[in-house]
Amino acid sequence: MNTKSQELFERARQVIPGGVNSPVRACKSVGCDPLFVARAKGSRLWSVDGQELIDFVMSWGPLLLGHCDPEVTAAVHRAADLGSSFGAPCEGEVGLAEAVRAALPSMDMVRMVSSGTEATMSALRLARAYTSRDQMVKFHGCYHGHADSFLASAGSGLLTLSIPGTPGVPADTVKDTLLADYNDLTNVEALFKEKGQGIACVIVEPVAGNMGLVLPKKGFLKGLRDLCTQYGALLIFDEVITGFRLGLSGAQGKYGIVPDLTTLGKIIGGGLPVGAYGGRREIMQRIAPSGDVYQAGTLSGNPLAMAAGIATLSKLATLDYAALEARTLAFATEMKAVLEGKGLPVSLTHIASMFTLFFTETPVKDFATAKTTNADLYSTFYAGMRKNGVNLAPSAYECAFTSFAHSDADLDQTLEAARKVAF
Ligand code: KE4
Repeated sequence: MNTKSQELFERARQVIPGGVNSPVRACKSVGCDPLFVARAKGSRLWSVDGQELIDFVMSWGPLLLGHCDPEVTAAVHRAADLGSSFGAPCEGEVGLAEAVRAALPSMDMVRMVSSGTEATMSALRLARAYTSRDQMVKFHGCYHGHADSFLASAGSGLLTLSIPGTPGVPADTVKDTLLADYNDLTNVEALFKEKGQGIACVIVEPVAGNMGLVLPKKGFLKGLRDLCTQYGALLIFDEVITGFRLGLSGAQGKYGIVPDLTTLGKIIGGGLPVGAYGGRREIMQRIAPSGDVYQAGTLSGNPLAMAAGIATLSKLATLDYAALEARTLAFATEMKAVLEGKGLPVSLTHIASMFTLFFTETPVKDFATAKTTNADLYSTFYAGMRKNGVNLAPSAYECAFTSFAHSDADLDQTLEAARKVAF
């Protein structure tokens, strides 16, 4: 007898590519069919078949307050009663932009868009216009959304040559995308020595969350800052994950580095579609209509999304990030011990309220070492935990997220679920 989730997935696959609206949700890499979710509240979600699960995906990062936070939900309800979209400026856009700037002073001006992808593609266009240069440096294993220029993989021969990472991206589009290894400054120095006057920007996840969690080595971010300053390139911090996750001042506050541009998403929308990019006034003023660099969006600054974002950031400002960080570290450390107790190789990376358990003995410091994780073991872990009522990311190369809604009882129950997984 098929479950309702299976029936929905079968229907979905008839009308939606792969049955999902974003590939990772299909759970292909962990060999399962996706669970269709009926509702969620706090730290938990319920499948359409009524299975209750403690959630550590949390919509891939936005829900630092937990699902269906009362204040956020009430703010969205109030906004919905006033109109869903105006196609004209509204007060919420000003409020959220001011709240972002108050937390991230490097973002002296902010433009709202509707996704992280829009934020990074716009920031890249702006950096190219502002510097009158075309080349961009990005890092293996870092993900900045699905705009063509970012979908590059290592080309033949040199690590730095790019070829399209997917069909549909013309080779010409990624010829200006230069690739380097995360945490390897010598790579980047060599690129700047060779191509420095052609490089518009370096874009980096200051804490990488898309190859699993990888932390910046001491000096890496400062080195990028110094090289960009030396060669007149812009440093773009892609803080779509880390913004308001690592603390109110994100990775730039934690590491004390001032980027020229920052991209945001996820948490600033509180679960509704919001992205943003921003930086120094002299750079941002180049964006239309104040400047000549075009960027637009029908639903940019949507009033419901702005209301969710303002409510989220307002509430986060009252909460104890350090306490959540300590609880998350203790939990992830205990989870590592449970898995090691089963004779498994485990390497843990943790920061703030996010972590990744890699099934490898190798300390993970870049994409190459992240790929030493045993994906089969992860798939077994994922499936066992889901059966035991815990929702983990359906990929070995993502992060687990806790939230202010995860109770100690939730974390204890999750550890108990892990103890029961048979490998
Ligand atoms: P979106 O276009 O998905 O809102 O944001 C793209 C993006 C940009 N920058 C960083 C650092 C990101 O992590 C993302 C998106 N993150 C993935 C998960 N790690 C989204 C999940 C998905 O693609 O379904």
